[in-house]
Amino acid sequence: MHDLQPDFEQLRQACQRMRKNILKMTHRAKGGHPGGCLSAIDILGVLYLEIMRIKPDNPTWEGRDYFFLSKGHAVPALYAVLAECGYIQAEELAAFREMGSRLPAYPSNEDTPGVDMASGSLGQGLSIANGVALAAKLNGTEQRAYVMLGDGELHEGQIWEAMLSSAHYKLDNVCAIVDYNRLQLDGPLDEVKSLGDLRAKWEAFAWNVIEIDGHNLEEIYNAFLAAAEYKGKPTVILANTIKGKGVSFMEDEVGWHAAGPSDEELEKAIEELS
Ligand SMILES: Cc1ncc(C[n+]2csc(CCOP(=O)(O)OP(=O)(O)O)c2C)c(N)n1
Ligand SMILES: [Mg+2]
Repeated sequence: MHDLQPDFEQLRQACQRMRKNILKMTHRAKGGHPGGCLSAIDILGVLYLEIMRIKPDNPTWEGRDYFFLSKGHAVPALYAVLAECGYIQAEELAAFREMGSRLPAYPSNEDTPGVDMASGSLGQGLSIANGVALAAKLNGTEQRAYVMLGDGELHEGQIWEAMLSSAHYKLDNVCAIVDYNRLQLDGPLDEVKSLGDLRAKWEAFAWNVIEIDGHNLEEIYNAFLAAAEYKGKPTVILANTIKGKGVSFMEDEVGWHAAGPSDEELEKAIEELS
């Protein structure tokens, strides 16, 4: 964790830059999942640029904090933030989804520097976060494990099993973030399968719950600091977000779950973000 208060204007600019890169990647590849990338990117930006103890020039540094993108379809957001931090060069983003490139369609720890878990099949990230967090406790290190879950992803039963484990082992070095954009693959959560009172459910599973606006950089930053200070229970940040955030015609539109923008749509989106 960095000692100085962040420059939020600089962070905002970095997030806009990453939004543009997400759109360029999904445009060029004619596919990918821009909606869920744009809802997650402000959180990833704060986490990677201000919170996590990492060494981008030494991605497998043993003392690192861990991040797992359990909603692996949002991998362009992860590539954008890895480029922003310097794990990879920004020029390499053009290789997204190219055969044989280091930037495949879903996260791969074997291919991409800075990626610690293969994902894309939803539901697994919290289990892995628990594993590294428990190892850190046993080793007596201060390392933390962050995991981003989609709200639709919470339909996976494995997550609820893992929630029990995090609480049972008192893994206060686990911080889950729910990208609470209220949309699943093909419709609103409330139509596909309602999550009901989500805060009450996490609390009933003995988690510390923090609820924020997932696009307010200052709120995101303060939530991560509060999570790190909270002892005895794991913390979940319920981040209220907007799928497609930042691009008018993508916001809250389920059709942008999995679709690359056309030439004209890209141009309009980039203009809006400039
Ligand atoms: C095990 C599994 N089942 C189904 C899918 C197909 N799938 C991909 S994304 C998605 C919707 C996920 O919704 P959410 O977690 O809310 O994602 P976001 O809104 O953040 O994009 C589904 C069902 C999958 N990847 N893995
Ligand atoms: Mg969602």
